[in-house]
Amino acid sequence: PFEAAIFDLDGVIVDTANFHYKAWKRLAGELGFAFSESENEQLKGVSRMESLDLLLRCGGITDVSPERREALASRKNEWYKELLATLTPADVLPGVRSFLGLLRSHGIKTGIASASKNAPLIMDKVNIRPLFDVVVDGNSIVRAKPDPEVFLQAARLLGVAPAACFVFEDAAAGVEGALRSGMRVVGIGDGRLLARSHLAITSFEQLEPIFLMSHIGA
Ligand code: B16
Ligand code: MG
Repeated sequence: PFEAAIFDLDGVIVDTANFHYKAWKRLAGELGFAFSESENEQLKGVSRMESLDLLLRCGGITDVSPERREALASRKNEWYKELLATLTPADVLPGVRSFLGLLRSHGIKTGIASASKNAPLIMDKVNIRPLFDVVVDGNSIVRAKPDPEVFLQAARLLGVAPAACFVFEDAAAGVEGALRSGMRVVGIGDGRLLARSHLAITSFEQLEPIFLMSHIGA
């Protein structure tokens, strides 16, 4: 049976995936190359430094010193944080609060599994922390998605076996990591990008009737 729901943060709870794209695009612009939304797709769910390496590869930039890499990544993060400063509780994506409330009212445990080091800041800005039993983010993991570490750590903290967890993810790397951890995966967003998920939806509003039908036979 299904005992816990584990959520990615960026692009699932709040649309910060778009902020990441804006900040990376700005960095690419400064470095003198264009960066498209489809190129950005491979950065989703991936750690900050790996994202930078992918971006530099798109621009054909090689031989960057470790100091320069750090400087570029923190530059991007400063722009990203300027965008985060505009977040309010109204920016939680449609249906999310209501779906979390429904899960909790049925005794399902809830967790966050995010690659982001900014996760605590984001969760405070949109005031969503009280709806989660555990939070695992980029500050507490060693290996980034598609490694299963972040999902397995969330399940362990929740005290639930991976096979009894559902994961909600918007990125291919995250879907892959969740599958490797032995969990079931619901993809949020473009179904083609999430071809490996067990079910693909565009919004949590679609999920409430499905949950009620399967969980309580209503
Ligand atoms: P930060 P998620 C991920 O968060 C983002 O999808 C990814 O684009 C980002 O590079 C990564 O967090 C690291 O974020 O720079 O804030 O530490 O989708 O796993 O919640
Ligand atoms: Mg995401």
